[in-house]
Amino acid sequence: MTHGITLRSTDAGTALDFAEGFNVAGPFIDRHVEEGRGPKIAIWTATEAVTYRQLAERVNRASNALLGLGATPGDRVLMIVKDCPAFYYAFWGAIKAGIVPVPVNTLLRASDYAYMIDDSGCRVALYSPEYAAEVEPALLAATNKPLALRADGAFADELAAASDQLAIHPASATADCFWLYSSGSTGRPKGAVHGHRDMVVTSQFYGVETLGVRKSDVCFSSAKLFFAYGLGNGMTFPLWTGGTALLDDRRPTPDGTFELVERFRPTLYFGVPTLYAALLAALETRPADWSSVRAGISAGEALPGDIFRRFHERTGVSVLDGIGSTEALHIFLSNRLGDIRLGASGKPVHGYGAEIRDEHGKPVPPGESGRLWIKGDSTARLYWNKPEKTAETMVGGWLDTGDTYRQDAEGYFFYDGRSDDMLKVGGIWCSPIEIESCLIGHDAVLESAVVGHADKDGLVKPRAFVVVKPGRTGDDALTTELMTRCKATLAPYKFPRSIDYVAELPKTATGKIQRFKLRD
Ligand code: 3UK
Repeated sequence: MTHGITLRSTDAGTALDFAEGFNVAGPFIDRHVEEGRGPKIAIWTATEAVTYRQLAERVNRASNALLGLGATPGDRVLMIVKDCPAFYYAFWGAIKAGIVPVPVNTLLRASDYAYMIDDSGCRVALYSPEYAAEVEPALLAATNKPLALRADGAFADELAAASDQLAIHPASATADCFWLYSSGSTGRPKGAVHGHRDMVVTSQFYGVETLGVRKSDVCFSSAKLFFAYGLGNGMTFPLWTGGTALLDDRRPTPDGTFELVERFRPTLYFGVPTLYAALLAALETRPADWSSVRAGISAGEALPGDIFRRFHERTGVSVLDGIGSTEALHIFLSNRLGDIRLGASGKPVHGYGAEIRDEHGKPVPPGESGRLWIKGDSTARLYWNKPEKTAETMVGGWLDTGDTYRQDAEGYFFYDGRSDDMLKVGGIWCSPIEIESCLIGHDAVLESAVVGHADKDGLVKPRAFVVVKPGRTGDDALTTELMTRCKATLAPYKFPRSIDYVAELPKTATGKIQRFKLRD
């Protein structure tokens, strides 16, 4: 392979070697035209098709526009941009010029953006007009004053006026390339700083070698590009293999998803468990043709086995659960087609080490729960301006995931909740996820979240919050049924002592249930 990367076969699998001066825009953008894929469609949207040649030219225009606006290598460009071709132009235009793009969640509020404008010290802030009502007050409130541009206004004009020729900026495999903000359950978001090699590592080791992504694939991700998961699914995997991405700039809904799946016939579909649950609820009243999809992928939180079974029954699609993180960039433990263990996150992706440790940092014996640490060449170098958080989380080349895991005798990894979501019930670790999976298995239940609730003796017991499916009612009769179901299938101490019916569960913008908000 050219453009500064050599794939070398070793006894342990593929190894990646990076040349001096390596800039990741070479293999992901420039390579395709040189390899004859200029006329191939790189990006589909509902209204537009962008070829690899157009992509390469527009990336050069974006580099020249950013340089022309006074950005210099190393400067940050904050991107509050919806899933659309301009996201690609700005992201890769920055990288090709040695400028560091920082795509952020588009669902945040002005105070979050003001924090990120100051924390990143960005030179340019680029935003889709849809988000102006939150971004513009943030620009006024922030101390840092970046040059602010609307993505399909001033930025589009700059692109049209800029040259489509550009010499790539020499970087290196580990030089700062882009950042992604990672939000914890507490504290301000932390900017995880990723290097030039990181997207190559995830695309090759997870995309190609675990999932089998290839040139003929059309990748469709309901998880948006600003999320590390979506960035891989909807951009770097197709760009690495010369495939095609299908972008949707709308909020993901079952109807919108079915419409695009049937019209564009993607071969890989990427969602989160909540969305698979919503798709399933919609599939009860309407059919949808999923025959083009050779695999579904799920990440972000554990996929209940019951959702896998029902989705497979309805669509014929197997959904592969895998765990990734913003800090690791993408999935590092995964199920595979032909090797699926329901309720498990699977086994390590090639190139990653995984270790389950006790509270003293020692590996636990097989079968026991502990904290999952991982190691791999796609992990963030540090958190920007957060030396203490960096020192806690990134230790000796290992990354603390903050997740509780156990490994069975055959080597499969099972998620036992966030380290801080776990419950001790009667002195025994009890996973909220396990109780939730049992509740979701009942046909009246759409979603549920289980948290610890102190009883009259101050002892923690599981308490469930349940969202019922449309047309169903959460009443005493259902409560009795659900409790009986849990008692019948789970260890006795695990049944929820109370069930509250709610209209919705608190979630992060990326769809993860915020159990901490339900604790009292
Ligand atoms: C949890 C999971 C159980 C886990 C992500 C794929 O979710 C991603 O990144 P985030 O930084 O969150 C990371 C945390 O989310 N989690 C993610 N996937 C699973 N828990 N089973 C799963 N399959 O707590 C993890 O530490 O938002 C997912 C690819 C890239 C990503 N950034």
